[in-house]
Amino acid sequence: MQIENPLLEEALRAIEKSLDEVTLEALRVEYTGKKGRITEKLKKLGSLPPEERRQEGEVINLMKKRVFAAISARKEVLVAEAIKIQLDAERIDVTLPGRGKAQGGLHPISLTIERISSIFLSAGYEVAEGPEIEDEYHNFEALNIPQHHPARAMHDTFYLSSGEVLRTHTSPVQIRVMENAAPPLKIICPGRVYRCDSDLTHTPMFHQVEGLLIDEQANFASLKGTIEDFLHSYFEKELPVRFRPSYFPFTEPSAEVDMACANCSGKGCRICSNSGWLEIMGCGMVHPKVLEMSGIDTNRFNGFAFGMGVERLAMLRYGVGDLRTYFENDLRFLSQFVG
Ligand code: 2NM
Repeated sequence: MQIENPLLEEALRAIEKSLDEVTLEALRVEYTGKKGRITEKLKKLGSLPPEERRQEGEVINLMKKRVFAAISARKEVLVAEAIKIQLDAERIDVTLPGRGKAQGGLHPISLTIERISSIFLSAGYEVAEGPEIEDEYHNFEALNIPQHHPARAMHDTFYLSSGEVLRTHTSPVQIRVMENAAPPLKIICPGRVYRCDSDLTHTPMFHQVEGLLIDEQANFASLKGTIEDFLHSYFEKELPVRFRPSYFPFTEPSAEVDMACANCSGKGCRICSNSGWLEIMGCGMVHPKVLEMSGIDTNRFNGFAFGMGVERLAMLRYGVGDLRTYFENDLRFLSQFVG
């Protein structure tokens, strides 16, 4: 039935103009709710004569139906529009090329350990590893550092409540190899070591590579040759090397190894504090007491040993001056060592 009614026209126009479901619901209440403007008309029916009442009632019900139909039609349009907007926003261009994977790489400390190890591996050494939590016997006693020896204080040891320690060097690994394997031995021991010390040039954890050779011929000359060959390989330059007398409880004689500064070829610069020399490592002939405590027959065998700090060798090779950058895990620093 065709109805011409200003109230219905008004309702249909408002529904057509509405932009969201909240507005539509408000319009439903305004026109057809319990106190809605169309509903109110029903309440006035009682005052009309019977035949007009029936006709007017039909008109009002029809108006309500038209309003409901308009609301649900408008709702469908609004939902469809919302979905279209969302789909447009989420459209994926499947023809775009992929982003590619970032190239990972090894930490400069790992690269340095690998470089040092591969030089000694080609000279016939084997890599040995051991625990980072050690007993005092293997970390100190077996290395000729008894209970009240000043070298124990020097080592800034981290003590655990169990009475064990965080190893202060990788030498205890070499003690364990000597205890368990028969000479001749040629090993290097790379790994983490710990000292309770922290400032610009010290971190509480750092890395060492220590080497040990035990055979019937080992002597100071073969030790010197081994270290010179290693340094020339590592720095890819035949720079002068010098041995200065030094002291370690576990070696006798002992020496500190210096190499002419790679940066200034010995002329003196900031890197070598104008001395022309860089302190690179320590070394010596293994003390007979150390050999005997680990069951090596000192009538037949001699040993030499050496130790170096990996961070220092990495700094000299990569020209990175600040030790802390190695442990901050800043990808802008680390990604420079890829490839
Ligand atoms: C160094 C310097 C000199 C060393 C000694 C031993 C062992 F276990 F054979 F006794 N391992 N490493 C040693 C000797 C380490 O580091 C500066």
